[in-house]
Amino acid sequence: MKKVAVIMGSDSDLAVVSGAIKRLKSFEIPFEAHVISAHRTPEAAEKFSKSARNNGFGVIIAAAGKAAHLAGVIAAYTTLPVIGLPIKSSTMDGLDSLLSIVQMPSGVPVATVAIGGADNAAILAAQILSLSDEALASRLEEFKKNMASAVIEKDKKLQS
Ligand code: RP5
Repeated sequence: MKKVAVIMGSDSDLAVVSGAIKRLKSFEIPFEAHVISAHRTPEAAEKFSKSARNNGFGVIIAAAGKAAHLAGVIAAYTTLPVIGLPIKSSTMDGLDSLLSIVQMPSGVPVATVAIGGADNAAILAAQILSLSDEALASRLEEFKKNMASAVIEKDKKLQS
């Protein structure tokens, strides 16, 4: 199976990003996590992105806060799907990050999840990889069934 790259702009993003890592582990998806900054280590961002496909990655999750250019910069250097994860790390409640990530120019898409949406970033990455992995597709089916059962259970409790 291809690996997922989980890139964060700062180690201060890890508390949120760990939610994505946890979910990837639950789906048994191989991953690598790195701190790479679009602003503080731009050369590392370029090097990582340019070599990501040849290094066995299938999807890149890029998490950043404030003027969050990381996902866009990575997307500029690779044709792999990039999922942007906005982090709430400023006085603007993450809206600055969300807009920085989602508002990409035509030709360079970043699939953006909600502010702090680490879980969905990992699930979306899993869904992309499941296109070429039947076992992973089955685990996703199971995940959906369990989620539905949990909701039905909660509804039953409300009625009792
Ligand atoms: C962004 O700036 C990072 O992704 C982080 O969310 C934010 C603050 O970084 P630190 O100053 O905490 O390292 O680039």
